[in-house]
Amino acid sequence: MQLTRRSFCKSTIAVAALTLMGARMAVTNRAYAETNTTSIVNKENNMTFTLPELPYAGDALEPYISANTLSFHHGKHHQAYVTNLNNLIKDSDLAKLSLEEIIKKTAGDSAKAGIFNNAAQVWNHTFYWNSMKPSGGGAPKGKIADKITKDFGSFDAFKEAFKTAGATQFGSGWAWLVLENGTLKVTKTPNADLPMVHNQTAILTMDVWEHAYYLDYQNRRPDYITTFLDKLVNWDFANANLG
Ligand code: MN3
Repeated sequence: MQLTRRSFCKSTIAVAALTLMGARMAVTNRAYAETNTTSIVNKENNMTFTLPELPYAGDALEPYISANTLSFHHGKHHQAYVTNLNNLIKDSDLAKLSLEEIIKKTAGDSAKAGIFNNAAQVWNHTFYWNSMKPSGGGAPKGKIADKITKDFGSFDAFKEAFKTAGATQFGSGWAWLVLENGTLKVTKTPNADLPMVHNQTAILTMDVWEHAYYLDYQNRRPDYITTFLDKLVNWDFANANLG
C-alpha cells in the first residue's frame, strides 16, 4: 500500500474517529473490516465516503492484471461509484448510515436503484481488491481448503464451478464464493447484486464486468478467470472471511 502523507493523515484521523465511534461500523465481514477500516466507512465528517486505497501497489498484480487496468478500474470506475454515491445520498437520511446499512436499506427498492447500485459497487470492488494478492492463486491452505473439499468434493470441482459461474454470467456481474447456511456455494450475480442481500456471507469475489479484464484479455474472459484462480486468489482473505 502506498500512502501519501495526506492520505496517511486522513487515515489516522479516520482510525481515531472510528475508535471513538466504535459501534458506528457495521461491516459484516470481519476480514473486510480489518483491511478497510480506514477508508470504507464514513469519514470524519461522518457524511462522505472515500475511495479505499488498493491493498497493494498498482503494478503488483502484473503480468496477470496490468497497472493500466488497475489504474482505470480503481482510479476511474471504483472512484466514480464513490462519487456517485456521495452525490446521491447528500443531504438525505442515508448519508448518516454505514455503507452496508445503505445497501441493505435500498436493496429491492426500484426508486432507490441508483443508490443501491453505486453503494453495492463500492462494496463489491473493495471486496474484489482484497480477494486478490500478488503471488496468490493455486490450491488453498488452512480451513478454507478443508471446507472446499467437504462442500464441493474436491478443489478441482470448486474450480470448475467457479469458472462456469464466471463464464456464464451473461453481461456484467460477479462470480462469488459464499457461505450460505454453513455451506460453501459458488454463485453469480448480475450488475451490482451481492451476497449480503441474499442472506449469504461473501468469501471471495471476481469481477466479470468487461472493464475488469478487457484491456488485458480482450474478449477472452475464460483466460482471465483461469488466471484469477491460478495466480491471484487471496486464500488468506478467504480464510479470514470464513471466520
Ligand atoms: Mn469493476
